[in-house]
Amino acid sequence: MLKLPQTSTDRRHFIIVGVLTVVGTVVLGFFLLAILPVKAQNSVQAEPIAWLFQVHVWLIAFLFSLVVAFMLYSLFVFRRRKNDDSDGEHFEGNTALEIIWTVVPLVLVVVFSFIGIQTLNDTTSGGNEIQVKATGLQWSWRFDYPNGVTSAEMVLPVDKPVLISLEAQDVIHSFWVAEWGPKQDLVPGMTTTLHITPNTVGEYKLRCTELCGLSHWSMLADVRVVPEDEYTAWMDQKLAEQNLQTVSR
Ligand SMILES: [Cu+2]
Repeated sequence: MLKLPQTSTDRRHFIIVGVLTVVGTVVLGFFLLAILPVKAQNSVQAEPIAWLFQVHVWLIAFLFSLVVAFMLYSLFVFRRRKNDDSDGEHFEGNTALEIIWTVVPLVLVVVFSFIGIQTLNDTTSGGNEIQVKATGLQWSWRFDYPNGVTSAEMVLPVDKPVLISLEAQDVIHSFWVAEWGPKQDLVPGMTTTLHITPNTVGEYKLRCTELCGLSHWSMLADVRVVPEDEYTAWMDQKLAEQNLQTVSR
């Protein structure tokens, strides 16, 4: 039976490894957050995703540090000394330790599944939304608005919830504006949806993120998030252009 720390030397080992684990967690956690794109970005939906990602990063940093600190410390402190040919102490298990490392991960997984459901719910629901239909085809995008306006670029007003219905004309594509966070597949024969509330004015790129053939790499579209008056003006201009085309035909 493995002894839990009893003597003061045993306790010292655990305290040192505990401190190393905490230091490792902090250093690795901040390092990963600095190099990974985990900040909330340019949509309301990006915020819960970024938060969940950051919680994961801290958990990953802790678990990595816990394992590595115990391993490296043991390798170094309990290494074989010169002329020591004796066998290591025999032990057959530790019930308390086994219960801990079964129950703690179980609780973590259950808690994370609830946070995951909540995040999925936050990022895939909405109401009172502007509707846009986005069609993906080899290898371009088309956007149709309910008033009949059709465009090769997607223009949206800032801070307004949008429901994008996605349809594929040929093969599977995937809709992703990296700065917004969520991504959704387009599947021929069905309509999928993406709820998004862009909250930062700017110019973005929509990319197809499902390998869909030879020119998949060039399947891009311009996306502009603009103040509401600019959106209305763009819409009016588009409508006027399209009506003119209809008249001249
Ligand atoms: Cu594609």
